[in-house]
Formats: sequence, structure tokens, C-alpha cells
Amino acid sequence: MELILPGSIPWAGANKNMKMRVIRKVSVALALFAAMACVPDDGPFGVVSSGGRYYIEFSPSPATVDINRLFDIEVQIRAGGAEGEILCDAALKPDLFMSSHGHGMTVVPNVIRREDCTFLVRGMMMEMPGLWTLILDVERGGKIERALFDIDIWQ
Ligand SMILES: [Cu+2]
Repeated sequence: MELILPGSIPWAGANKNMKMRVIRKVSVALALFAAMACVPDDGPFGVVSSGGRYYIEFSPSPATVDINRLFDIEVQIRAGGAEGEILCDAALKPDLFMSSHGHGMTVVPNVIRREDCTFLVRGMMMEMPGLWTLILDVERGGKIERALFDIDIWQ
């Protein structure tokens, strides 16, 4: 399986509830500025995948994610860009990783594909405050493309 690794990551959005913020790696200031410019509070947060073929977006549920508490995400995989059609022949593999500590989650989430080809990922968890990376790998046609979202979570 060929894995296409990500290049630059477009900024996804910002969560104004001050519990969790999805940020761009390069500029928190830009994220805060964009938040003032009426970016949706709880997502969806979207990026173009590493190979450029997909637009992958997610929304957390509940919108306010707490440390050490299970939450779900809804994921849509679109062809091309944010206005592209939702793909029904792609597989999703989600993960959460805390790179500064070198560990992931202590739980294994359950990936459910719905009839409308969106995904419900049940049972994700961030066990501690800090910077996490949400990894959404999309497998389609023998290739994997990756979307990364930095998530800063605090108490
Ligand atoms: Cu950690």
C-alpha cells in the first residue's frame, strides 16, 4: 500500500468554546484571526489530503471535547475540494497521536460507515492536556492519503 505523506496543511478552523481548538501548525495567530471572522464554532474542520485528491472534514461530538472522556467524530471524504461529492468507495482509518510524548490513545475507536457514505467514529479519547494530532487516513484504489489536524486541548 502506497502512503502519500502530507505536505503543508491548510488551516482547518478554530473552536471558540475554549476547550479544544483545531489549529494550524504554523500560526496560532492566524487561527485566532480567522475565528473572529465567523468560522464555524464546532466544525466541520476540513483539509485537503496529502496527495491532493480528497477533502476530508470532521466534526466532534459533543462539540466540546473533554480530557479523558470518550467522544465521537463525524467524517466526510469528498472528491477534490470542499464542494466535491462525498465518496462512497473510500475506507477511513482514524487515529490520535501525541507526538511530544510519543503515544497514542488507550482506546480503539469503532469506525461505522453510514448509508450516506459519511463515517461515524465512536469512542476516541485524549487522555491528557496538550497538543494532539488527529490522523485521518483515507484508503482508496490501493493508495492511502493522510489528513492531519492539530488539536490543542486543555482544562
Ligand atoms: Cu501525552
